[in-house]
Amino acid sequence: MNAELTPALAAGDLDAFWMPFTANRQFKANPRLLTRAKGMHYWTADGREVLDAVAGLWCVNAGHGRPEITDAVAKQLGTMDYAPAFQMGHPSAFELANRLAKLAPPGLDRVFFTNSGSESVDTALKIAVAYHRARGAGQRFRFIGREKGYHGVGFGGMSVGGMVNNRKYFASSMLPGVDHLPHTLDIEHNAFSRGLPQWGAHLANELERLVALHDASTIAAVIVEPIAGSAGVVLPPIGYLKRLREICDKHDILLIFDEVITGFGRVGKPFAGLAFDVTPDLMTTAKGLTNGTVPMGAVFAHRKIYDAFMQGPENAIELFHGYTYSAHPVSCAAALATLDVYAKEGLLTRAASLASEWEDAVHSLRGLPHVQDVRNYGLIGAADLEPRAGKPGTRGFDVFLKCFERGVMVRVTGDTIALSPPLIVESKQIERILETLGAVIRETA
Ligand code: PXG
Repeated sequence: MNAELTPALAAGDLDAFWMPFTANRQFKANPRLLTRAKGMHYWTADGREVLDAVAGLWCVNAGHGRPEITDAVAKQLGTMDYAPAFQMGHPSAFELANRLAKLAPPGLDRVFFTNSGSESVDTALKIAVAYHRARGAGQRFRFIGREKGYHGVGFGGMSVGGMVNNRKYFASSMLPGVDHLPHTLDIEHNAFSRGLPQWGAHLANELERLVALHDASTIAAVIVEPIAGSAGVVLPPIGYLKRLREICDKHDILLIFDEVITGFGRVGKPFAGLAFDVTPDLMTTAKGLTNGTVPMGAVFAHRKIYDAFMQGPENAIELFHGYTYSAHPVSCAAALATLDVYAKEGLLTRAASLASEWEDAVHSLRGLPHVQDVRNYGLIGAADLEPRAGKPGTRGFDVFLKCFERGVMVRVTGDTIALSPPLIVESKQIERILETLGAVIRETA
């Protein structure tokens, strides 16, 4: 272990911070500390340059250290550090909501601000239930999530989520009445698909089965990620999301798209709902909203949902929900500046123009040892490695570590390597990412 990690930090100083979603003991025995970031790169505490192939954690879509955003944040802090969020307002919150509404899928022009993806999800679930109640259908309390889904770590989000480790430790504390659709990852039919898989639209019909089981009158909403990220990139088969939309419409069930990862340009359009031409009733976002600079999330609601709440006496609070930091002025300033950067550089559609180059690059991993599947869409890529017998996850983690040592940061979940570079990525950097990953996979037994 290094005697001294940074000028301010000795090795023993790592104990107090209980790190999230991290093997704390393993990390603290051999820490990976990042101290600086600019453009497509991080720098480690010992001065090594690392190419960022995951946009931080799927959030730094315009690349690191954008002066436009930094300046806007500094200026806002100097002008008004905080403003109360309840029964008071500040202009940039309204400006931001208006700007976001213009980018959103048709009709989703009402925006509720949160501070993270998890809060966005729990907010959307609460809005869904309260919406039905406002329309006299208070018995609609069930949510339908999906296996392999990730919707953050709140009690609502973990309940509708479908990743076993995020659920089993908390199994006693799940929301009641939640059921799950089957996931759509099928390597037997779809291995090495380029873009959306052909096979599997019929998996959406499982929703009809759940409706038949529970009765539509008890179901408030279906929540899915258009493309699942955390579980290792699970793509929707062609026609699948449209079918979900049709079944929801037929039964008056709300459809929630969790676009925390797919939002803000990752799939070549501002949102996946636009890319796939399927409009949800509610859409959850965070991450790319502020380019990862300061925490912020946003829930987009269809106007019909907002309008359903706008009844009763005018002095009545319509939705008993919100956060101290909803529409925080600093977050709003960061988000507005981020949207300017996205617009000026065409970043919300840049992934579409890079998609075929990216697809070819990612599929260069096909045929390498242990590679069982390769998937891609927009500027998202993933490769499944065959798990080592009796030691799942170790091969993936070794690949992640070796890539990091060679100056490329990828993301690992289990034995799946996920890629999602900042949307400013250049061809040379795409080559470098896949060359490094390919070489490491070749050398990893
Ligand atoms: N929904 C989705 C679809 C997400 O991907 C969240 C909600 C929760 O967001 P917050 O801001 O509360 O973390 C996420 C978060 C990974 C990875 O490795 C993905 C996320 C977070 C951390 C790691 O894939 N997504």
